[in-house]
Amino acid sequence: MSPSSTVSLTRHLLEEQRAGRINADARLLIEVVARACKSISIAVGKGALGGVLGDAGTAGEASINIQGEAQKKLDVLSNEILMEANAWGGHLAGLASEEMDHSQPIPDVHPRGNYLLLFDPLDGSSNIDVNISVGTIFSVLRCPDGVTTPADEHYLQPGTAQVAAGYCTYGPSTMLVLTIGHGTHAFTLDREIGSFVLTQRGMTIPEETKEFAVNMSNQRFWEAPMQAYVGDLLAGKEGPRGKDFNMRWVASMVADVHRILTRGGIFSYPLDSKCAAKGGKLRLMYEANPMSFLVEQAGGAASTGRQRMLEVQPTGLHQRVPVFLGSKAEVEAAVGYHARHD
Ligand code: AHM
Ligand code: MG
Repeated sequence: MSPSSTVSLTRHLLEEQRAGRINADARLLIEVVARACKSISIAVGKGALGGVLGDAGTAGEASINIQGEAQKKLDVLSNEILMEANAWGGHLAGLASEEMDHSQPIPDVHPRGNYLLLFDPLDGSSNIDVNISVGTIFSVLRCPDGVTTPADEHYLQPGTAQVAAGYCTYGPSTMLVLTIGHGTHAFTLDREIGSFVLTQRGMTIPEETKEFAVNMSNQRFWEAPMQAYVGDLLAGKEGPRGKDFNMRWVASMVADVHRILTRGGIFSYPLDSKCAAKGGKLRLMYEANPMSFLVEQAGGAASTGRQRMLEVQPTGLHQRVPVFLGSKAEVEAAVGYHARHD
């Protein structure tokens, strides 16, 4: 790519601001998040050499987060990087993380802005120690008018209220995929220069697909509509769907969604009897909503199986939901199985 044709994240966001699609505060907030992602990318890239692999905690005692999951050292480090980078920027009123029990207002010593930032600092934790892609997912909401010290309840806004959402994938290359509600765009980190460069403007998910992503080992725990849906996918050309489907599952949502944004497909983490009591496996505020915003902005669809994801009214910061997202016609097909069985 020649320098004249290069569009950095900074230039892209400035152009969006001049077009009236984003204000200066939201633009600068995204820049701070992107900068934090660069630091996380460096830590992830060092791997064993950085002493960052393995579980967090001391003297054989695992560190457990609010989700009841053992934290990895990189989960904790990534959370600290995002917290530290965003605390003093002046664009935020508060932050909430998948790794923290409660949201945190920006401390009084720093200027406060009008936005709320939610993030999953390092998604796909089970892949950290085996050198497979992991990522950061984030979502930006407005702080409700008149609220200066936001509490958890102020974050409980449906996905349609998101101002921006994105993820950064730490794979063979580091990529930031972003939406501010005007398309979904991908930026690749130029490691020598240290800046994100626009490499795909207006990502578009093909409407039809022949590829699905689900953890098949949970099949026996699924609900009847999911059993029927995947059963028909597996029946191939001879079955009611009339085509052979392929399957991929990285077990890092960021990597699986990135593949779908790039070449289509459907991703699902459905309800199963193991996670039914919690409402699902994936988190609405940190995973499902930002990914659904990105997918819809790329022409795809996202649903719980029974409702458009972005219209779910959150009831808790760490709420979990079933997830179906990706190619529009395929998500509609999966939703159809739920409608017929209910
Ligand atoms: P995490 O945020 O603790 O990493 O958990 C979320 C991850 C997703 O990235 C991924 O889609 C899913 O959990 C994988 O689940 P499984 O281990 O059942 O394959
Ligand atoms: Mg996650």
